[in-house]
Amino acid sequence: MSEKRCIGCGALLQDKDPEAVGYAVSLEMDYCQRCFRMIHYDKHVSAGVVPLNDLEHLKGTKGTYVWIMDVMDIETSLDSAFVDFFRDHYCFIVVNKCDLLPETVGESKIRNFVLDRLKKCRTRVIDIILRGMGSDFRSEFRKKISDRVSDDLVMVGVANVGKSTVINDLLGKEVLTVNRHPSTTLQFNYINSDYGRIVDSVGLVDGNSVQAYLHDSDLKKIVPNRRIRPTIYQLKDDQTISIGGFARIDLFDCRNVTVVCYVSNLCTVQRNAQKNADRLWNEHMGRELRPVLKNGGSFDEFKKTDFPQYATKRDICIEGAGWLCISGSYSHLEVYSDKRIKIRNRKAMI
Ligand SMILES: Nc1nc2c(ncn2[C@@H]2O[C@H](COP(=O)(O)OP(=O)(O)OP(=O)(O)O)[C@@H](O)[C@H]2O)c(=O)[nH]1
Ligand SMILES: [Mg+2]
Repeated sequence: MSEKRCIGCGALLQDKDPEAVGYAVSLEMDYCQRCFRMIHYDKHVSAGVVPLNDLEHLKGTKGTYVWIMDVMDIETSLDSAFVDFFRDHYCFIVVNKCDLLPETVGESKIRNFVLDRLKKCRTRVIDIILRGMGSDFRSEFRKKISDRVSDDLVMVGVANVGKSTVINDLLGKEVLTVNRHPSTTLQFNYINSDYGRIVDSVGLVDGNSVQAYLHDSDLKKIVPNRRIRPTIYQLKDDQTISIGGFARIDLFDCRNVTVVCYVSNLCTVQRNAQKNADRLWNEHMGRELRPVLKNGGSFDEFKKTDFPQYATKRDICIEGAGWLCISGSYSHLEVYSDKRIKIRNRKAMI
């Protein structure tokens, strides 16, 4: 086998087996066929590799770590094996995809929220940079990170947070393969740059994200590629909010409740009176209520998660799909979703 690696995903190139990872028609190529198709035809091809779910591979990697998080899904990063890892290792943080947040959201709000959460996790964070908001990312990155290190910059994080995108941005050109499907990068990928050597890495997959269970066309509706316009509902009495055909939030005894939905605008969000919710869900699921999960069961098979009322504003986070910010007075709320999808509840971010 050659020692040459695909520039896009880091896989060792081979010209023997078209079905195996790293296949290229000729070893003269810089990209494997899978990357070529993703880059030029936006056609996702599963690599058929087992998703990475631990950090064994990082143990032998030396360098300065940059832990990249998706602002739309901070909770997944903060609930991952990286938290333990970064209790023992120093890191910089890049909070990515901030361009998706409404323009009215201030930089300091997001920064303080993430810093507060990281402090509670007792991780060793040197500094934090927001990407896609206000300040110029490249110059801030250079000022804060690259001038302070002399070794490799190792970019790590959960799958799909935008590690390869961030590196392309630093390089000023599209070198690495980027795709809305998780697990695009397959191996450590070493790139020489003005910042020194940058290492792209394989994303960690936890299997609890909506994104892992959608058809390709539906993934486009859930992974937002433009700024989110939050939808806002004022609720009275017993009400239901449906998120696509994969999650439903029932709120009881609402008095002046406001729900702000931070989910992709291509995903349907519907509000109904609670008494009609079951009937409407069954009638609308997969039609008005879209997208639905691949192999997703019926509503009766959904798992229920109960939350009590909180005195302060709370976010209900649906892994891989965003969150709903809830304020006002209600007696309790119930969230229904497929048992594979993780539902979390946190102090409001915005
Ligand atoms: N709006 C927005 N989308 C982004 C940003 N960064 C990445 N994306 C999108 O997020 C998806 C994943 O990006 P990648 O760069 O492939 O993510 P990754 O972390 O390298 O993913 P893996 O290699 O699968 O672990 C793609 O659809 C990107 O276009 C960003 O800053 N803003
Ligand atoms: Mg990648």
